[in-house]
Amino acid sequence: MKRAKVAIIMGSDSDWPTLEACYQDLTAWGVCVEAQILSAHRTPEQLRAYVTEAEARGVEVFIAAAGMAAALPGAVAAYTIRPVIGVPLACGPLQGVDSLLSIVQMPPGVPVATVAIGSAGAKNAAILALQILSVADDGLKEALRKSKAAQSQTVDNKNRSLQERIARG
Ligand code: RP5
Repeated sequence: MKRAKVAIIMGSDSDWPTLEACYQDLTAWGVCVEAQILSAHRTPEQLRAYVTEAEARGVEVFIAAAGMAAALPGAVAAYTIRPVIGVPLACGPLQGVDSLLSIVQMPPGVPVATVAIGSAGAKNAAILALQILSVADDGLKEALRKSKAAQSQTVDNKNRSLQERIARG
């Protein structure tokens, strides 16, 4: 069996619809990824055991996603020296503003790389994890360069058709 390089941890099964794209993107890039439901508040012992064991097994990047009083990414960062990417999720009365502030406001010494709220953040978490892994992987570095160039090309094409439409009046 392939060794997982990225672990996605989410606070609840209600988070999976947002995180599934992150999981699929990493898989599509050929990265071995695993996903777990573990909660800082509801299953603190299981969370500690999993993060410690996953780091020992060779997981290189953790993606932690939670909504509301989102302690999960910070708790993961407390248990590992690996980079932790925090994804604030939009749920509850404050729709992610609470989770954004919980995740981004880490005390000095325990960083969590916080991305945008919701599905944009989940997608960017996958790309950021790939960029971190690419530091030690030339093939991945090259693939990321190509992907960025393709993204620019798409915008150039859209701009060209806009200019043509404007010129036609
Ligand atoms: C957080 O509380 C979870 O990450 C989830 O986003 C939110 C609500 O959880 P459920 O009540 O849907 O299980 O801990």
